[in-house]
Amino acid sequence: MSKKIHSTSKIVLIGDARVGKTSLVRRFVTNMFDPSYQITLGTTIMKKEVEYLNNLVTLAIWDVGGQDVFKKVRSKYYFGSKGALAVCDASNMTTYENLKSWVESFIEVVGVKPIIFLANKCDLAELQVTEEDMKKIVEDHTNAEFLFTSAKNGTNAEVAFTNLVRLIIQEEDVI
Ligand code: G3D
Ligand code: MG
Repeated sequence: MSKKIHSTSKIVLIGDARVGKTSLVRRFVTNMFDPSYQITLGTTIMKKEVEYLNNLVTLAIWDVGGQDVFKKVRSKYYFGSKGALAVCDASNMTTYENLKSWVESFIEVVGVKPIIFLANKCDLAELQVTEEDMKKIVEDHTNAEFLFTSAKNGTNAEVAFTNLVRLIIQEEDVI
């Protein structure tokens, strides 16, 4: 058995307020969904180890507040990120349309990095964001994938994070 390669990666969640960023982190880190969870006012950093092939990656997951008030200081939080989860609410088209500017501001600070686009709340009956929409946004980006997720019932919540780790490691292998 080869020795595990240990590393730490900072990742950030980006996207409008109330799309479910904090809920996804909680689902992934604690496997819980707490419908009364508070809006993130500042930044929460959660850590979790993820294994991929012979890599053991400690993810430092930065969950930045989505409120407009924080626009000015947000770029500080992006600094040093190896990748991002760009989250919209699949039942709200506006949050999908806003992903573009979220990703632009992320790339402005850290350059082109792996991004997983997430259409969250896929448990809801009335979805506005389609698979075609998600394909379209992924096509416009290098090293990006998409998933439909639900922090509520757990659909693809873990996969979102582990796929991002895979993209980050694959990118580092290429360099
Ligand atoms: P944010 O961190 O992006 O601001 P939150 O979003 O995680 O705080 O979630 C915002 C609201 O959406 C919360 O509702 C939360 O319970 C709900 N939510 C998050 N993920 C899902 C999901 O996958 N499905 C459904 N149906 N709801 C979700 P409340 O009303 O509790 O504040
Ligand atoms: Mg939040």
